Amino acid sequence: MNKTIIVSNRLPLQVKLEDSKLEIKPSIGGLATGMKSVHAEGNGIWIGWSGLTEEELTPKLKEEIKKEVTKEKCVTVPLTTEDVDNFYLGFSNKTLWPLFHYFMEYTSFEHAEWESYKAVNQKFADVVLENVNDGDTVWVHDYQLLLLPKLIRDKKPNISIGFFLHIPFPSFEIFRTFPWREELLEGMLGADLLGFHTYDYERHFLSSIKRILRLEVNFNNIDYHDRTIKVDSFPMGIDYNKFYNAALVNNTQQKKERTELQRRLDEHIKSDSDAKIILSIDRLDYTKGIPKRLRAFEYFLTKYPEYKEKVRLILLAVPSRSNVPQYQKLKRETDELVGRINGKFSTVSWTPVWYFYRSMPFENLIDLYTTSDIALITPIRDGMNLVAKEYVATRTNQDGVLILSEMTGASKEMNEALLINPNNFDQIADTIKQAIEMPIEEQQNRIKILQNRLERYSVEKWAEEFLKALDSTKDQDEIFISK
Ligand code: GDG
Repeated sequence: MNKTIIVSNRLPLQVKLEDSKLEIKPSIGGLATGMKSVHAEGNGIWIGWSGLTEEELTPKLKEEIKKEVTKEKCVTVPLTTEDVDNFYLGFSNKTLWPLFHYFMEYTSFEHAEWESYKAVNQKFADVVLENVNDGDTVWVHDYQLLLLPKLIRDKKPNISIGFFLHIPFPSFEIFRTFPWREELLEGMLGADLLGFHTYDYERHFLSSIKRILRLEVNFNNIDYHDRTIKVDSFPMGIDYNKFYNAALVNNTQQKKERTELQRRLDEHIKSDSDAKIILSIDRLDYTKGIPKRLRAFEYFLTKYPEYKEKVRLILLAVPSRSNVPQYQKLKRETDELVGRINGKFSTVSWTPVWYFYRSMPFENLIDLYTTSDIALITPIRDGMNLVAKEYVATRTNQDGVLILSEMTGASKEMNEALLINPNNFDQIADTIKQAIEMPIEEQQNRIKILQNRLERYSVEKWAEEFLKALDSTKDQDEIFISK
């Protein structure tokens, strides 16, 4: 029986070592949810790194992990501490991540890290090759594994391979600065189908293919050796029903069953029912524009002082890649800005910014989404941004306003949000005011349209459409061969 193999840097499991004891839990991310049905089907497997390095594991622990992850139909790729330093924290997060998000000044090009990136992609390929059979489908995910499609294709030319990039593909002018640009593109071209969140990323990719590899591109097909490679956009959705239903439960929950956070939020609402809550949630990443968002909020309070004590910004920043220096700098900058704003504007009864630097359990995330009047999501660059979609999905009364950066992939399909340029503080301040004053009917009209779209194009649908398109490339190849 043919199977689908999903490959991503991390498995959809959280594997932790607590006092030399293993703790394995399913992860709750969007990708894991979206792939759940694909992964559950037949004898499909998921290949990725467990999150623990070889040095952290004894032979006994390795055996135990293997046994546990096999139950979840997962297979691990062994990575050493050096791999994690050079391939993951190094090349993936100090080269590809900033470059693809247009942060040239943060991008380093280290030859040793490139070598490690190649070697680790080969380690992933080895595990895939041990598990793949003719007739199987392999779906590779994201920027850590750009070379993998070719490494698999070279050894198994008849396998159907799909690749999806979760971050932006930058314009040719940015991508051309990358020292190993030909090799990276050739790596990606091992796939039969290459998927991006938006048409713009697809267009940028095709432009690099034409100008760097000098290949013929017909509409969105690339003729390459004896194959036709298809390139298309598949905007990733969310598990709409999960968020909508969780919000419904939250809204009807008895007071005593409420979470501690929800009780605090209730108290806030009771203390001043006019005061609006503005919500901001992201991983603490420089692409998300957190310092600019804080400065824009500070500017809003200065430009429209009548809103002092009438708004509160809840800032949830989830710790991320904290061993990379730029992320440590960002943490300091965020702490200082929150301190400055609160120091400058607070009164005895009001603190303008509630700041959480941690990850929250799902039910608290729902508390925040359902209680907030406005979501302020202002990344400088973001492949898609699922938080924007999740906020909309939880608005079961269709009230609420989404302010969204036009630099996110999500903005391309969320025109009914209030779209802003994250660098334009005047526009952001005016838009916050517009959101606070927006009549309920207008809020509902906008949210309703957004919800309908999100419900139709859920994450399951996204996975289904991608795999259907990948499957149809097989027919194309058959026609090509029979010609
Ligand atoms: C990359 C791309 C693209 C956040 N805080 C908590 C928490 N979350 C969950 C959210 C959401 C997810 O994390 C974040 O997804 P995003 O899409 O916003 O951002 P990235 O992590 O940067 O993801 C991005 C995505 O891949 C998918 O292709 O959209 O552009 O950068 O689902 O709900 N979940 C819990 N507690 C938290 O504190 N439980």
